Amino acid sequence: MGKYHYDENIAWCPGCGDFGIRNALIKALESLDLDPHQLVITSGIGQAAKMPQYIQTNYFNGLHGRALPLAAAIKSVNPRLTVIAEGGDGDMYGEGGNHFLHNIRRNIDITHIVHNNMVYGLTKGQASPTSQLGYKTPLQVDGVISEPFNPLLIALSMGATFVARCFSSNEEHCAKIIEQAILHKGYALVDIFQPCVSFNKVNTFAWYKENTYYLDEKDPTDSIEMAFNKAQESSPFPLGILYQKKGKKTYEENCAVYKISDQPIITRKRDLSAVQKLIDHK
Ligand SMILES: Cc1ncc(C[n+]2csc(CCOP(=O)(O)OP(=O)(O)O)c2C)c(N)n1
Ligand code: SF4
Repeated sequence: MGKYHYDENIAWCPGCGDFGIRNALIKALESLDLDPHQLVITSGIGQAAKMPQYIQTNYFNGLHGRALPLAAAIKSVNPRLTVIAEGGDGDMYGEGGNHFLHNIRRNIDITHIVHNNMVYGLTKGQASPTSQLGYKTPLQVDGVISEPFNPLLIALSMGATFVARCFSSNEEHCAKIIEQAILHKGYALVDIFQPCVSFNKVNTFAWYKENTYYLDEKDPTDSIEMAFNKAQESSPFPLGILYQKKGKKTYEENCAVYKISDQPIITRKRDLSAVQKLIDHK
């Protein structure tokens, strides 16, 4: 048993792809030898968003779609912490879609893990932003008529410097990618295909296996043109790091408060009389 294990009351269905992501995340954290006290996981609402409750560490479980602003706030007040935001495709790209855009733009130094099962699992199978065209649900009875959201392409076009995708069944590969995402300085997206065995009977383990392929690790990851091309591929979808570029300044590095000192603002002595002056100002 490692230091991150917490095996009680796991409410995921047997066989859910979320288990593979949890194993991979724990593997990555243990191989980085991170102290659980130095880690915070934030999440919103959904099956995927229950993840931090099943890991022995600090976490903040917030409102639907709000994992990213929580992560951004935590990282801003204490840049020494490792911060991971975790949730489903509905939570992160639907309800939290606006935050997705603005976190990338700000380049907050966090890892963003999205469990992409192309469905709303917790609310029993409605279409999510990544559901494929024509996919039928009890609500979308004639099939989905909207184009699927392409998170990788959007992340690249917003200037993200780490963009990757993996498949929950390959825990070793997921763990390696999560590890590199955590080590990356700046916003890092890891979109993980994760079959929902109860409500998505189309995009199953077999479907993901048949509709994905692994990128050649020798291919350059710093070519934005190649990354854009790869991000547009579907059936098969590429798995691996599509793009990584080092050296872009993070939000924290650009903040005036951290130009004076790298002391986390949460630990600084505050002069409350300055706040009182503002309150009293007419
Ligand atoms: C503002 C708001 N809208 C809708 C809901 C209902 N709701 C809860 S979870 C969920 C879908 C979760 O789907 P996803 O994020 O893809 O995660 P999964 O359960 O598939 O892991 C919805 C619509 C809510 N709790 N709050
Ligand atoms: S409903 Fe789907 S996503 Fe939720 S735990 Fe069950 S299999 Fe996993």
